[in-house]
Amino acid sequence: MADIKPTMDDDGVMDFVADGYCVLEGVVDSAFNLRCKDTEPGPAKELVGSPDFIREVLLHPKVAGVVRALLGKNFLVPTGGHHHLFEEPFEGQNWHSDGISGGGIEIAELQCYYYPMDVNLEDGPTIILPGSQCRAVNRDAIAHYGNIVGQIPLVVKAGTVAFTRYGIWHKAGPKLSYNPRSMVKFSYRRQSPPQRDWLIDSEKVPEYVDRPGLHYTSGVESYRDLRRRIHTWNWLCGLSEEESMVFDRWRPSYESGTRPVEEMTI
Ligand SMILES: O=C(O)CCC(=O)C(=O)O
Repeated sequence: MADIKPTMDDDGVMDFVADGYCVLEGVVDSAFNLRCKDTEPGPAKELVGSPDFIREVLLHPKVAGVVRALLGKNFLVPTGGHHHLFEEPFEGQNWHSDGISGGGIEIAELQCYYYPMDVNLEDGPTIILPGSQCRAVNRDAIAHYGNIVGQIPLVVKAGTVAFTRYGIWHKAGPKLSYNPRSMVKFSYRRQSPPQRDWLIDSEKVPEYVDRPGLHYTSGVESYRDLRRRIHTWNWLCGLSEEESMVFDRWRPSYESGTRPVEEMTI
């Protein structure tokens, strides 16, 4: 049984709740990065499912430590992935989020990007939009957006792993060079009910400490972000919906109904 120790503390988890991503720079061994060099583009079941990939990447103590903190005990380890390889210059992808992601406040899945080679700005880095993870959107609509203030190009060293909420908006950026740009994408999923069992100093659950608003949000959207962050934090700490509502001063539970109709007589 793999003994995985969580590596994040309250502060790191609160940051992740707001940003929807975190990055471990150059964490995978350079000899292993080099071995991934000749991987074909497309489905990467063989690579990601191989014992070496499991040891060097998926269950690397620092990589798995982040996953353990955010997805709890006995999380599901990916058995496949996808290799996003771009070689020729191209204009880049449109903004998108994957699958039918983007709805809930729960963190049940982490989508990860592993870069076996250095990625410079001219190589078409993945561009992510921090804080966009909970915006359920029409993909056709966001495909028209250009640069967004606050977007982050993942210009990284070989061996970097980025962890994202499944719903985060992302795209491969414009590629100007002929350097191969390689990214292996895979996802871990939660099995255990949430509880605050990452690195903690005291048993008392701290209230969510808000992070700065996002550059691209108005006041109204910032207030929605704050409420989502509070509920995601409380959910991760194992609070029930009712307990979490105590911290949501914008939507007191008496407004949305607290008495079952079958208990009432008229
Ligand atoms: O290669 C990248 O940087 C992003 C690719 C991607 O997310 C996709 O094709 O869905």
